[in-house]
Amino acid sequence: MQDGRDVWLHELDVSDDPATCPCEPMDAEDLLFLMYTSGTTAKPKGIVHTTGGYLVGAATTHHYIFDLKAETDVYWCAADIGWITGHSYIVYGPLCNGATSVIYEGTPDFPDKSRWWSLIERYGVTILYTAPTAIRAHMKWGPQYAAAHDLTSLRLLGSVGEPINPEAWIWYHENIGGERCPIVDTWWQTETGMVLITPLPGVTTTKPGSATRPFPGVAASVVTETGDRVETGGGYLVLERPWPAMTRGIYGDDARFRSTYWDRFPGVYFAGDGARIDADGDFWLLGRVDDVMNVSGHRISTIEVESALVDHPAVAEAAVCGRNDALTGQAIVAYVTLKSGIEGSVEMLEELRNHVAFKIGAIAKPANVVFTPELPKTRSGKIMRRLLRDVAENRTLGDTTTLADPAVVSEIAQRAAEAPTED
Ligand code: 7RM
Repeated sequence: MQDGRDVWLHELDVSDDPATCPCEPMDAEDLLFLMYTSGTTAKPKGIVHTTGGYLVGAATTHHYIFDLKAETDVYWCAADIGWITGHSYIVYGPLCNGATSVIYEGTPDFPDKSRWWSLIERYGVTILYTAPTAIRAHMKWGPQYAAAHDLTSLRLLGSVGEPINPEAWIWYHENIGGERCPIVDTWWQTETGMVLITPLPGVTTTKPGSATRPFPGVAASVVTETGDRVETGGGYLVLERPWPAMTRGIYGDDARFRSTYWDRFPGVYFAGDGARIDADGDFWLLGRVDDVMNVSGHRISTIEVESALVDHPAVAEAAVCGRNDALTGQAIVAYVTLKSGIEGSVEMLEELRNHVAFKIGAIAKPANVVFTPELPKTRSGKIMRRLLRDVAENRTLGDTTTLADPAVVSEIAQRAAEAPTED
């Protein structure tokens, strides 16, 4: 307590202050906030969101996608509040909709690994929204923590931030949702402000790993290299019409805004993600297009190989990147975290390479497998592949300031240096 600066609240006379705080009218296009993107590229972009459209987008999607019944639901979005997911779906959407929310600050394993499940039991949480990376952490620890709690209040589950691999989807569905809760796999970005591709509970038939359909009114398409629309098959994800919560630009850098999102395909917004539309018209997100590897002329997405690795019963998490290779153009390097109690070995390495070959094809076999206790991730759980590429190519490491735990990278570099190389 410092004299002249600090005061005790109970000593402060606030009896004359009004008990209400009137709303401040704003213009629809007044700046609401700037969100600096997670920094998987070198220089962060200040993504601009304004007031009217953003709130319409956040509130509407929160209402329909989570089928919110404000009078009875207890809603919990377990994201970091500093991430766009925290802004749209912890703060603005739920507040606009008068939701009863759980807001939690802390790690899922303190004081023990039951933390989330005891909170759900205690508050009767009905809707849980989280990220695949968190689900895989719980998978790694094992289902016994969730099993020891009454989770029957849950009626709807959500996923966000990266493609949810079918293995994690099924684990979430069975062990958390008791096989009775629909899962909404929601695709969107900092720039979009609101969810754009998602199932609607009770309306859409879900498939493990697919974000299914554009939200009503959203004109999402997949196009070829030359911008032609793909009806069924893979390509680049674009948005052909505006939507309420779309970013109004990059703060102070209009040229970069235009070149990043609008120049690649004239007249449409380019999201930077690859996607595939299946025979039913459902969308499958394939990750950032910069993360596509090229092995002997075959285009392989990092997500595909990661999903094949995580499909192996011993694997908790995997991150994959390409490194330069004189023979094949690029070679695949896999960083693998094994489930609690399982040790990496040369036999395991061979088994994993063969598993990928079995699931995808021999061309996708990782040339190197590095066993590591953790993967380098941002606070929102996104793997920083740029750093993994640096490690794989023995370059000086790039900026690590947005990493949740910077020590992880040097540990991985150490292990990568010791790992045997195949082929
Ligand atoms: C909400 C958020 C955006 C990037 C985006 C995608 C990836 C997000 C999903 C997904 C597949 C999903 N904002 N992404 N959600 N990929 N399925 N359901 O994550 O700005 O931090 O990241 O995240 O690559 O472009 S973000």
